[in-house]
Amino acid sequence: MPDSLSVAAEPYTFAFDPAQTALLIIDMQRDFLEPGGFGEMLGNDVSQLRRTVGPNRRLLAAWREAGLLAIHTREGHRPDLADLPPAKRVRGRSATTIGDQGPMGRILVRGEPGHDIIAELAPAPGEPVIDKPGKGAFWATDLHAILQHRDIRRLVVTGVTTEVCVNTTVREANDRGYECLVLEDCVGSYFPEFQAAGLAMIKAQGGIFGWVGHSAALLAALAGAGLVTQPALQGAA
Ligand code: C5J
Repeated sequence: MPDSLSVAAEPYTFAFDPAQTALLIIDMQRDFLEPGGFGEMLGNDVSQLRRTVGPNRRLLAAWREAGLLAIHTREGHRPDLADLPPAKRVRGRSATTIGDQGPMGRILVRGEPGHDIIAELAPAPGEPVIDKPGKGAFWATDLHAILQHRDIRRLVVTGVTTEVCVNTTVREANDRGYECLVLEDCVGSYFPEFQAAGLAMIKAQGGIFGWVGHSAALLAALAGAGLVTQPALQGAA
């Protein structure tokens, strides 16, 4: 395994040791992404998120072939809602909120169908799944400990939504000393203007929170190093 790969990114090249880098896929859950889920029930255009599924599938397949660590997260709460801050429950002033019955079971409750990761990106055996009660993947979870135990220093971050859970997680990671590359084609927002702003804020001021790149560049770097085969890059679209 090469100890350094380079990926074209903004504000400048992202260099990483693959053995010390994890792919962190944020909240690719049915309730956020699937037609008929909670996100669509709220009036959101889920196609804005679904365009990330193909790029994430290709990347995850390549990452696995390269033998690198992939971690998945899910936003959700205990069935008794004991870990749900009352403020989070009522803030949207929506008639239907977290814990209520939604189109795919109780909304954002662990164990319910809508809380599951979409089938296309189902975690493989051995890939850690982080259940998080907040927007950030570090708060109230064991993610930092898992990364430390595996000597992970860098994160390739994908998932949804760009301006909420992806941005919050990248900021938390930055404060803990991790370097993050966010892949623009693999992250999504219901709102195009927030997608653009969410990415701009990460790479601003010389990369104040991290780097922004494209999965094609990362896949090319993995292929160039002989870590993945060309067929793997073309499959799983
Ligand atoms: C995530 C949200 N995953 N938008 N949650 O971004 O509430």
